[in-house]
Amino acid sequence: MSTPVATTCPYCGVGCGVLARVGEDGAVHVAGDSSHDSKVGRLCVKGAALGETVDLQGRLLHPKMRGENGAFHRTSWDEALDRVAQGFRRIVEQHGSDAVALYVSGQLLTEDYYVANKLAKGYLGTANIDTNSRLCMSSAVAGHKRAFGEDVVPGCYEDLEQAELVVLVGSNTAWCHPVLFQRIAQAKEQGAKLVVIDPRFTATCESAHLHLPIKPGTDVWLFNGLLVFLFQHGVMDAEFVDAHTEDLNAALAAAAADAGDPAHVARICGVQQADVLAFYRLFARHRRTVCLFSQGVNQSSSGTDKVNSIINCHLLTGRIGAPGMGPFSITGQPNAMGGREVGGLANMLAAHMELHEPVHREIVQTFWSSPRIASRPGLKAVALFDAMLEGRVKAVWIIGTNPVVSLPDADRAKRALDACELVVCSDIIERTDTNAHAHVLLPALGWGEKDGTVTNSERRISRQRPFLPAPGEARADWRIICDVARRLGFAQGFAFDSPRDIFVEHARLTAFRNHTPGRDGQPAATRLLNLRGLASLNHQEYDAMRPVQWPVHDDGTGTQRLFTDHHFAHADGRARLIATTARLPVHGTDREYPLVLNTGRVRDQWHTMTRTGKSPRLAGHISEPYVDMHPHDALRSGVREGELARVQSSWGAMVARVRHGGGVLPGNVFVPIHWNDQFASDARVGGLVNPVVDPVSGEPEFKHTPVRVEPFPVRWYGFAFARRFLPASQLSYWTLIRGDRFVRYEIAHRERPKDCSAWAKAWLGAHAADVDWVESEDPGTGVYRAAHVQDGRIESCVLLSPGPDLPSRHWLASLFARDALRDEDRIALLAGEPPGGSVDAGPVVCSCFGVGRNTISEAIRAKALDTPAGITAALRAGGNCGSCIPELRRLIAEAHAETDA
Ligand SMILES: Nc1nc2c(c(=O)[nH]1)N[C@H]1C(S)=C(S)[C@@H](COP(=O)(O)OP(=O)(O)OC[C@H]3O[C@@H](n4cnc5c(=O)[nH]c(N)nc54)[C@H](O)[C@@H]3O)O[C@H]1N2
Ligand SMILES: Nc1nc2c(c(=O)[nH]1)N[C@H]1C(S)=C(S)[C@@H](COP(=O)(O)OP(=O)(O)OC[C@H]3O[C@@H](n4cnc5c(=O)[nH]c(N)nc54)[C@H](O)[C@@H]3O)O[C@H]1N2
Ligand code: SF4
Ligand SMILES: [Mo]
Repeated sequence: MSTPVATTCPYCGVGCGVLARVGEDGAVHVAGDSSHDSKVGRLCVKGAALGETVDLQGRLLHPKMRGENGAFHRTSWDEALDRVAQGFRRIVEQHGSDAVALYVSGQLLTEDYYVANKLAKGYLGTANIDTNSRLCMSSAVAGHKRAFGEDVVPGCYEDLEQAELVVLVGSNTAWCHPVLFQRIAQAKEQGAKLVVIDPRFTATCESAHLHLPIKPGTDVWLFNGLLVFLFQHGVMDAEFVDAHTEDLNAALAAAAADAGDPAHVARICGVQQADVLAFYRLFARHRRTVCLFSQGVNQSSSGTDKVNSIINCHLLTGRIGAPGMGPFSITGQPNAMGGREVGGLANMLAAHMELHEPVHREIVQTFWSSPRIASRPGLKAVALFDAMLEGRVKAVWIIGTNPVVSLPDADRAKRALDACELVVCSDIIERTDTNAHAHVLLPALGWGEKDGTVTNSERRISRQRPFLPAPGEARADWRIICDVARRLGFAQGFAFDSPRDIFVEHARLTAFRNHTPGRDGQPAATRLLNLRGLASLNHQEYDAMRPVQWPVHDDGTGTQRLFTDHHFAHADGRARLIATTARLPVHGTDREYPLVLNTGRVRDQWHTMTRTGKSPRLAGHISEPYVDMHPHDALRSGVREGELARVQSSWGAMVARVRHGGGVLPGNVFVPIHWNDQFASDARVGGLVNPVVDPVSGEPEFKHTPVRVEPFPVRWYGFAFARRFLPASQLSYWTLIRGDRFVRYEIAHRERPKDCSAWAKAWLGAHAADVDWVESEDPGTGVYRAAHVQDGRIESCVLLSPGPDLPSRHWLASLFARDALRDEDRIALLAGEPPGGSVDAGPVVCSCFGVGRNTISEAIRAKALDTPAGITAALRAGGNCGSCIPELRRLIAEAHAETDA
């Protein structure tokens, strides 16, 4: 086993420290790093499964170019880079620099991001560089800038432990930031109160004292109402407001106009007035309050106003800049924050300087000694893709993001790419929905191979360090960008030899002339983002760099909290309350589209699944795309749980399995964002999402699209397990997950095959006359089963049935772990039941220890367990990362409800 390398988890913005080691057999072992300052020293299940995602299967290992025949062929780096550089140069020469664009990602390292931004804004001379952070954090960025004068998250994780009240707004923290949620859960054990504001009853709500299932999009009413309530009840820090803020009256007037009466607020938000008041009183009573928010707030056509309506309440009460309090925008991606630092958004410059400020442009251009500097904001993500479709942007370089899945109106995004003269994609995976539209594919280094820094939600800069060799011809993203820049004639600005060189330049820029003289007699503005203490790191120091929170002082120490002196980043040092006028989402429901589509994440998958989709451990929790809806709406829509449904909006359609029990309100449906064309026949929910954006931030309204749900008629259902991928495109419906030594398919089709046996043999590739083929057909139920066995080992098996209620299949996975089937396994295969009457464990709840739902429910009943700790003691479930504890709570409640009934 190699010595452990301390690095950082590449998934969520919590930014947990990881110790990674490589075994003799090449297997990667990861563990939480308790010396890292994210404190807990644990990993959630996604982090813990990282070792299962770093293999080279499916990796893009060589540059590729699309040939005349439309297929990709391998090419040399020289040829690929020349093609990119020549394409960009020609289009800039013919159509101007705004005809080219970069579309990048909050999953890039800060060093990658810095050079991408420098290339676009300082050398190509266009601000047409935007990022998937536009889809993620841009409303928070805009809200911070309006309130504080700079994009700053003032607090730190410790505040969540020191708070008396934690309010989670539009955040499924238990699933999306699990390790931080553990810290909140511990604080709750110690007496903190927890309120969750979310239209869905999520896993996060299992632990809450109060859940407000507000109607989607109504947050501004709720927080405007809170502002008025606090003011009326004298819960105002008048001294703070007078000395350190502006515009209270305008904010109060706007709030009072439509949210002055709690009864009215309750009606609009669709919740009990008593609950609204309970929340307001909790807020009023607890000075140490943190409001943590994420996508239920940001991803809205009033996202920026939602953010400011929350911040307003903190400013009114002076609850900011001290332990245990503050508004807390939790970042999604591992380096969402770092991308903002280097100016990766189309309306920013670099180092928190603004494109529209001439003095900032002058500072940055002087520092870069660059030939030009973009002089006006570039196109934000959705508008950028519109410009491609309209032919205004003709070349795009996509780095580390999968927009054909993740943009709203994603089918339009496809067409936009197809309209471009040149689409370049840098990715680690060869086949993605976006790469399918590229002309050039550039292989990037992935986690474990790449080297640099990321910044987490609490402004903490951590190192990602390599512990694996570069595979194939893959290169670091920063190097690829510099290679292209040199070919464009910009060698002087891109003479970097290492990520350290780039990081130091970035740090120097944050400190460069960081005392801009104020205009019109205003005091000087100082940028809070300042890494001057890191601006002269040598290679060894950079390698050994400890996690540190910016601003970083000369002596290298960081800053836990900002605004402790109540001096804000606006030129006059005062924060702004913002007048926010509540408004409903742009597209409301109607007769044709009566339901609201809400989209979001599941616990064990990451975005478009290119990495987590590789892990068997992560496949067991939720293994199929689904549409979760209230039983009444299902009835009205003519669909049944377990059957397939078509979800349709004005923009597109998809097919998914109907589910209940995900806590959605009547009138709403929830669909996870993860599945795409690589994992299912027709499950890209982005195709349905309306492309409306917030007018200030440009962030899309991902949580609110009017849809209808209708039956997706099929004649038979089934599933299959195989040791290799099967051709599935001829089926009306398919979805796959990867298990340990097998791929599992759920399938359905419009026609039942005339001859199941012949069909199954053909599909599973068991043609040879001498194959060991085990099959049975039940004339009563019409269920057909078959298995293909080779040299005593199962190769594949399939089940076809006229109805959707298929027998449990989880036990079949265990057969693929055997080198030879036992007789009882064969009998079980034919009977369709686990051998020897053993109990089927059911879908995985605890992915760390692979404990299934049936096993847990059975133990709850048999041993009268009534706490998650009891379950952990009995079955280990929940004893590692704790991500499943909310679900354990739910299973306990369900078991007790059954007993009571
Ligand atoms: N497992 C997992 N974790 C992840 C990710 C992942 O892909 N998988 N991705 C990471 C990334 S990039 C991000 S941005 C974060 C996102 O983390 P979250 O924001 O926690 O995740 P989401 O599921 O997108 O949405 C949060 C909640 O907003 C609710 N919501 C919808 N509409 C409204 C509304 O109008 N008001 C309110 N108050 N709530 C509403 C939804 O019901 C949902 O439960 O997760 C990060 N962590
Ligand atoms: N409907 C709906 N859509 C959404 C959201 C939602 O809630 N609802 N949420 C939005 C949000 S918050 C986000 S953050 C986005 C995320 O959406 P995306 O960014 O599109 O999703 P990912 O799967 O993370 O895409 C990352 C891509 O980069 C590749 N990759 C991984 N590591 C590297 C690397 O080191 N270098 C390079 N060059 N490539 C790499 C991966 O293989 C993958 O193809 O989705 C947004 N879209
Ligand atoms: S909470 Fe999980 S996904 Fe997020 S950084 Fe920590 S281990 Fe990674
Ligand atoms: Mo995100």
